[in-house]
Amino acid sequence: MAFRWKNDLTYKDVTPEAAFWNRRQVMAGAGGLALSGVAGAAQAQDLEPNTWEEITTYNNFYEFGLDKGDPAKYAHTLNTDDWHITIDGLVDKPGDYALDEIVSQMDIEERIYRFRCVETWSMVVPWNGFELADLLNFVGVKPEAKYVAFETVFRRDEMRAGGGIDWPYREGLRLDEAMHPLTMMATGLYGKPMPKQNGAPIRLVVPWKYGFKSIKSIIKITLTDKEPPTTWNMLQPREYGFYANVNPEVSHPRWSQAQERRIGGGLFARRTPTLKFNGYDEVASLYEGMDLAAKF
Ligand SMILES: Nc1nc2c(c(=O)[nH]1)N[C@H]1C(S)=C(S)[C@@H](COP(=O)(O)O)O[C@H]1N2
Ligand SMILES: [Mo]
Repeated sequence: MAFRWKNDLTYKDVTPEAAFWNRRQVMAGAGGLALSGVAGAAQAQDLEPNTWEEITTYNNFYEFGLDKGDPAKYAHTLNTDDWHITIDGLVDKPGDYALDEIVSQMDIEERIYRFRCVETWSMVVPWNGFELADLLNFVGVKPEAKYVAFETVFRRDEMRAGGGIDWPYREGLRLDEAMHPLTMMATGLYGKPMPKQNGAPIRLVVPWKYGFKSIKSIIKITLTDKEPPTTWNMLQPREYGFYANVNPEVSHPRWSQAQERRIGGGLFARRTPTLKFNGYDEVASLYEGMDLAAKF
């Protein structure tokens, strides 16, 4: 199935109410028929966004605590005024760019993406932002560049970041992944500025990878010719790989990735099969000939 990534459907077209009744009809119509038909219909409904409340109160942002509710409680202490991003390494125009200046050069659009955490929960989020490729083209990528490294701001006086993690939070992508049109820099959600708990004022969103790749509150982007160190991989290399592509066939050492649990959903606790590349089949060609179990 083709999951849309361009903005021909907005969250206003897929209200929870409409989706609820459609789902009821599908289930009634399918009767006791093939499960795959129902599963397929359920997947088609999966672009019904989670609510603002769900997206902004159930978070992972370890700089502000380990519980899912901590970022909503504590991230307000992060000062996001006058935000700059340093872009350096193998680029034609390195520099310290004001976020306002970057944003004024970019087309901001809405993208409704499925979002799958490695812990097996998932959401659907209506992001606002621009393609990372547009930013990389704006600064000019040198031909020797092969990877993009990202860093989150780290300010101990504004964060309650605990021990155990070698701050700042770091992530990275291969250059072709970074340049893929699905990869976005998000500056908002539901048409509003990005809430601090979700990674204000700007964060990465890579919808076919586990959520930990989607690094928040970015202050530095470096183009390199070597695979950069990444936070979760440094912590637990056997559990969290550099690639972290969503894949139901490759288990986490401590749990299966075959199914996922959609946050919210009211009456229906929805468990659905996990889709390879989180359903974004258009990225499969990036990994042709690669052993996805070895390069997990
Ligand atoms: N800087 C930073 N970025 C981060 C994290 C974090 O702890 N710190 N957590 C990651 C994980 S594990 C997930 S699942 C997503 C959660 O994004 P959300 O809270 O907007 O759903 O952010 C990712 N980006
Ligand atoms: Mo995650």
